[in-house]
Amino acid sequence: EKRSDNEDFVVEERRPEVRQPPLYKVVILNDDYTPMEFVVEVLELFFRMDREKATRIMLHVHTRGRGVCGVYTRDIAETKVAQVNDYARDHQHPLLCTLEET
Ligand code: TYC
Repeated sequence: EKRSDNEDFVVEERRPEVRQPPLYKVVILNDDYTPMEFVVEVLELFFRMDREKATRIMLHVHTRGRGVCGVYTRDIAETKVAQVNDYARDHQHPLLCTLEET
């Protein structure tokens, strides 16, 4: 089958398909022993918060039990969780962080 010209064909452009990757919340949990200052330091170090925001989030977690540190793709969220939990353990604090689907 030979096409001599294009007149019988309509070229349809596909709408660009934008597939969003699933996102995950990194959630930090309250406990009775981790010093407030250490939590603030963790939020500054691993979530790039300034001292004001880090303090606000820490106090929220302290009073409400948990709080969202950030929302990331799966790999980044898993890395953040591991970094925080390793760092806390290295400093002998029970602070825990976990990952949650949005
Ligand atoms: N509750 C802790 C205290 O009274 C402070 C704290 C805040 C611990 C937030 C963990 O994710 C946390 N020292």
